[in-house]
Amino acid sequence: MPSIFTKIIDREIPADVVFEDDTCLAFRDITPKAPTHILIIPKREIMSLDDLSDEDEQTVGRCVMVASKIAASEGLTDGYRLVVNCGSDGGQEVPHLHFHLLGGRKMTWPPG
Ligand code: DGP
Repeated sequence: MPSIFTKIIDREIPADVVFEDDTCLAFRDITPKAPTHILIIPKREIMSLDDLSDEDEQTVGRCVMVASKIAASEGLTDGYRLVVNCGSDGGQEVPHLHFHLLGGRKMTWPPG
């Protein structure tokens, strides 16, 4: 079943989109955990890291490249964090692969 992110890709629900190409969409998280919190998602419906196949390699690579470019365009010169939650132990709530780009504050380690 399509997740809420598919509805954002299809523009059925609104989002603050910061980047789009044929492969990826990036938009601001609705409940930001940092001054900059952007989600980068593949347009392809991949549920999680556990569902990747070899043919997804370029798609995932493109998402990471896009995250890096957005970090630069957002002015995150002091660093940032790129996070993928996977499955229930990983804290994944939306079943569509997404990369959290978090920045604009000092991150702590380890994550909770
Ligand atoms: P995760 O826990 O890794 O599955 O993160 C899902 C993130 O998605 C969470 O930080 C909140 C965000 N989110 C959920 N629904 C929406 C939505 O409708 N719009 C936007 N922009 N973000 C959403």
